[in-house]
Amino acid sequence: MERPDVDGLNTGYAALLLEQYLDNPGAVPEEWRDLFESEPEVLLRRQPGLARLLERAAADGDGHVLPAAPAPPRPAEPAPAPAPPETAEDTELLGGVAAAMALVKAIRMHGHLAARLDPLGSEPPGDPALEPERLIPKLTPELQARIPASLLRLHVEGEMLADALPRLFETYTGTIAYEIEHISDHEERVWLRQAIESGRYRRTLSSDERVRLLRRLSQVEGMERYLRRAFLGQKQFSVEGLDVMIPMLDEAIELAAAGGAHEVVVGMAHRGRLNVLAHVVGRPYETILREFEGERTIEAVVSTDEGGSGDVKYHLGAQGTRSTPTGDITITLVSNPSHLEAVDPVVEGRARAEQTDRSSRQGYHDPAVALPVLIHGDASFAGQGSVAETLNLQALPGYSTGGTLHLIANNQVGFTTDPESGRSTRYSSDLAKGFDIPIVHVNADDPEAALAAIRLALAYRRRFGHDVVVDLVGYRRHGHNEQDEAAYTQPLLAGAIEDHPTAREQFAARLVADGELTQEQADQLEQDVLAELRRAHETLKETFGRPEPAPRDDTHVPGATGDEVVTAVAADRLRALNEQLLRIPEGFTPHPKLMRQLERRRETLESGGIDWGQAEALAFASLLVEGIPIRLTGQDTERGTFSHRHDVLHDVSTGATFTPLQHLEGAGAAFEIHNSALSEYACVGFEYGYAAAAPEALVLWEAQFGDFVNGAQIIIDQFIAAGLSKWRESTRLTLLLPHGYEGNGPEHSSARLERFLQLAAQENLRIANCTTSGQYFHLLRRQALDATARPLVVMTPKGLLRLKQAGSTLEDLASGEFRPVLDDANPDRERIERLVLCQGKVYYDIVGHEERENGPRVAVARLEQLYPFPTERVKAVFAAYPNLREVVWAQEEPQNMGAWRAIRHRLEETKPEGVPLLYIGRPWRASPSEGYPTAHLREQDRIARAALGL
Ligand SMILES: Cc1ncc(C[n+]2csc(CCOP(=O)(O)OP(=O)(O)O)c2C)c(N)n1
Repeated sequence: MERPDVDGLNTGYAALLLEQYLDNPGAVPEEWRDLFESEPEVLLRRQPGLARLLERAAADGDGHVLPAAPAPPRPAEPAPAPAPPETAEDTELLGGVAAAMALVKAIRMHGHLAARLDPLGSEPPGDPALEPERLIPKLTPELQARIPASLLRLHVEGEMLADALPRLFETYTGTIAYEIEHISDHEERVWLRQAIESGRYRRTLSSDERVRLLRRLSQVEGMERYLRRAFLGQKQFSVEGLDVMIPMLDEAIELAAAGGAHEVVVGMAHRGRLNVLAHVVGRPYETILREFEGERTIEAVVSTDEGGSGDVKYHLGAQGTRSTPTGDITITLVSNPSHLEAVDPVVEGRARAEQTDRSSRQGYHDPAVALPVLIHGDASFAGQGSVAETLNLQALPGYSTGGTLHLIANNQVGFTTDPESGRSTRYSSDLAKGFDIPIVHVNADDPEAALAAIRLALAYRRRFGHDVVVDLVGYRRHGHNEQDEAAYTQPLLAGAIEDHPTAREQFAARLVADGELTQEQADQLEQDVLAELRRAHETLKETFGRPEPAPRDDTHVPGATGDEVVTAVAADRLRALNEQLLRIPEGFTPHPKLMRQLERRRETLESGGIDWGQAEALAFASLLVEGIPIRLTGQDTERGTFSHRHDVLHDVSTGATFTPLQHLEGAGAAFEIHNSALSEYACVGFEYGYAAAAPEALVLWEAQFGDFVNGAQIIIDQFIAAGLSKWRESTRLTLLLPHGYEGNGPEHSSARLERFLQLAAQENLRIANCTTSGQYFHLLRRQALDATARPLVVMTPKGLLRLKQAGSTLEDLASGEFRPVLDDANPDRERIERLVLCQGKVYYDIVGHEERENGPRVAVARLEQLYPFPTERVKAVFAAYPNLREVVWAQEEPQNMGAWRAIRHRLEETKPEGVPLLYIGRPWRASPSEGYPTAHLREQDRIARAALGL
């Protein structure tokens, strides 16, 4: 990069470039950008005429580069002109201004590197750009006294730079530090600078507030100490070292309530959770002590008839109500598994559901209604991918929660792993920078600064509706848990911590020194807490040995079969809905080819051939007019991966969209549909959380191909499948997973049915694979209307979406119900010696085989619901064939996959005695399918022939 020739430059041209630069730094050639940014004083000395413009840059307070836009072609070089005359004094002043600009910029950008963030006192790394001495030749004290602070748009107190500069330095390098200069939005940056430098969120606490804060810190510390002494060696994952986290949450709750929220949804891991349960959610000490005593609590999971396994005490969710000066507010601590950060998207989904009014056709989202708060570990924030996936949802229209407060409980160690081994970045929070999120670092030993950080964070959220991160830098007073010896692996740290006074002790000393209270009063606060805990413990002990309360009646929650649900919809109503779905507003022009396709739905309704897309739309429409809200998301879901849905239409000339399902006459429920981010983990987690908080809604997530759902395996295993048993939490979340062997290779064939069947027990799930669109229609309606909520996993088709034989008639939808088993339609049952039972698409491969008629003694039945296994119905099918000689399970999946291994014992139990059960399908395979279409066809043909006994 060549430096521009400053001396031989035309001032007019330079001014033009500078003007352009000020508007958009990316618009000027790189060498000029570099000159303006790195050494403006060189330019000024030679070109004093530019001084005014440069001052404007300073006045904008925006002396740093925005993300570079592609530079336009460089204008032709104008002829050089002589530089105008200059005085030595001007040059000196301008040099001073330029140096001050550089310093201000450095302080704002890099001040955090010199901040005192570590309570244990480690030296901050610093940065040469922050050393004023370096600039002193150009920015002498005399010059500092001559440059007005307003020229540089500083918001700290002080009229002249000489007064303002030290304050600016202290603001950015104290016990609280900021990373905001990476934010791409100019307005946000300017707002943040103003908020930070004006100190309006760092107000001094009143004497009462300070004493209240000390009392809170005493409760936090007292509880941890009491538990440790009373239950030696039991895991409590103490918060000590980050004690101020609890008052920070108090502050956040009060601010949320003041902003109109009726709920705060909190997600967190083990660290400090018991303290949050007691002091933030408001669980009585007694219930927590009961857990430690090994007793079951009333609030916690009780062993249910489904054999609820319960969960460890530091995973249990809880709900409480807090009163604040502006009214009561609900605090929901979301149940979570050990899997760190898995709860993040679940909290977001829950918050979104709370924020959404689903009683109108398009729904109404108000982010002020609920505040999501995520508390992260420093190791997990940097290491776990779900964090990034969740951050990426923050500004998407279908997912935004108006900003999440992220609190990193940064104890500077992850179990026994030091940060140097756990992340490649300086800060745990660095990932957030890529999402345009402001980051506030704060020293956990300065409680007043920590509260200020929360005030700033929530003011930002309220103003801009984006996520914000507070990195609370503390330490871990003990080992990872109470059974660990920290000194084995972090001996120096452990030693330093042992000598380090607690946050309460330090704050008490400060208040005593400031004359706010006496040492005795401070000690008394601590004693009060211990006395309260002792009292609670004694009261609890008195209940020991008393008979246990009878189990509650509602502990048995059977996974109802849904038989009593009416899923058929009157033909006339379906006709009317079908018409409405084809009604397009005047002046709106969808793609003509698409419209022709959709209009065919009029014919199919009357003459048969209702395909999947139509059956689904009719199921949705009928539910909406019955008042059931629907939320459907997934990758490319609006159109449908296989172009079969088209719930959202696009105007060919304007690009505007129209969603007929949002305009149904008389519908009193919202239809939400969104194409999702390219994520499975966070997106499925989000929908799980949404569905848990919106039990009245039908919430569906669709995989692009079912194969990709294993990206969300943690959500499936830990929440969807086990949530009922661990936390008594169930949802009607519905997973639509395209599944079927159609020659598209190992990653576009299998939704891993076997995994879901393996997870199915105690009626925790419903698993189905429909072979007709009518069955799908009834299944969806049943799922939405069944009084008992259970997650539903549907293996959905690809080729079958439009297969004629898989289509249904109006009569199919207007009568009947979802049938878990479909018997062969052949009435001549006497003749049948072999009954083939199968599920899904392979049915059509078998019955559609060119040599089907060569197997006249073979009947083919379909198992449409795989779990709960419809035992009685399958038995009835077997019983209908008096001359059976063999039962065959046929599947297209390999023997170690598909349904076989999970349902074999069911088939053994239900088949007639003495009749053998045979397996036909792909052999044991490490990869789900062949990679080559011809190999696939050969294998499908072999399976169909074998099933038919050919
Ligand atoms: C996904 C996942 N991987 C591994 C673990 C095991 N584990 C439990 S705590 C922990 C360290 C967490 O460190 P950090 O996030 O800094 O939180 P801290 O315990 O220090 O508060 C690990 C690795 C886990 N719980 N979840």
